[in-house]
Amino acid sequence: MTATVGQGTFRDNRAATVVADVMQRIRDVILEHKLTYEEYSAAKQFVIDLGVAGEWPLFADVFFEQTVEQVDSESREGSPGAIEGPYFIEGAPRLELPYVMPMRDDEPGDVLYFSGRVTSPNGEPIANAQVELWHSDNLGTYSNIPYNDDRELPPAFNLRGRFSTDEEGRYEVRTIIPVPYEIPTSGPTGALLTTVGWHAFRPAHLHIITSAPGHTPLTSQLYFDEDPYIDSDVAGAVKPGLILKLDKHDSPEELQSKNLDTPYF
Ligand code: MBD
Ligand code: FE
Repeated sequence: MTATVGQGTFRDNRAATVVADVMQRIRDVILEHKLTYEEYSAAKQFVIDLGVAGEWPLFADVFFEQTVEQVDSESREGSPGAIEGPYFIEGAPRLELPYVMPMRDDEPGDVLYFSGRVTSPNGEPIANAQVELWHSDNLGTYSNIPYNDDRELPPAFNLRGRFSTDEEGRYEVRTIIPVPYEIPTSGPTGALLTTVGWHAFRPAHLHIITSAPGHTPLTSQLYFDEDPYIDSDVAGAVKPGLILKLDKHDSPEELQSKNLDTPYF
């Protein structure tokens, strides 16, 4: 089979097929909506601005990664995955027991004890699996990420950490509960959302990657029920199996003593 694009016919390969299809679908949109020169120029300027602002990773992950993950998840077993997003950074600190995420002395936000268990798809616990966790702070800022506005950045690797599971595949870590995340409104991605009238929020989320030798790593996210954006994530990445129900307590002491009773913490 060959794919036909503008100037001619390309060799039969996957790239040619996909690229030809993308080009043709964009042409179809121009024809269907009878785009004007003015609109074409605005679109061209938009993609230029994306590059200048360094927002291509943000734009791509907000609008397209979920669909790639959906395809990828069709050939995977086990817990649901979710998009990695643009803000994962290699080299987060390895934590020592008891696990506490790197944070400032006065880190704002409610205390969260997050626990779980890493198993293989058939339910066997995986001891010594690696858990990589990262999330935004209470103002919706990720450490190590430059923003196009004048917000103050948290210290390097704030709220980013790596730790291991115990003999039963379990882990527990203390951190703070993130808040819904607003895509920076100061850049072109935010401007696009404003132009089309879509809100720029993702529900509050924890990013997680679990990995262990001999197993396919799992990249996922956890969300919280009662979140106002749980049904309208701008990145479309919420899945029912990833929504946590908080076990709420009034004081950290209460929370801590409850957890100290468990065999692990
Ligand atoms: C995020 O924090 C995120 O997880 C995604 C997918 C896109 C933008 C910001
Ligand atoms: Fe995120």
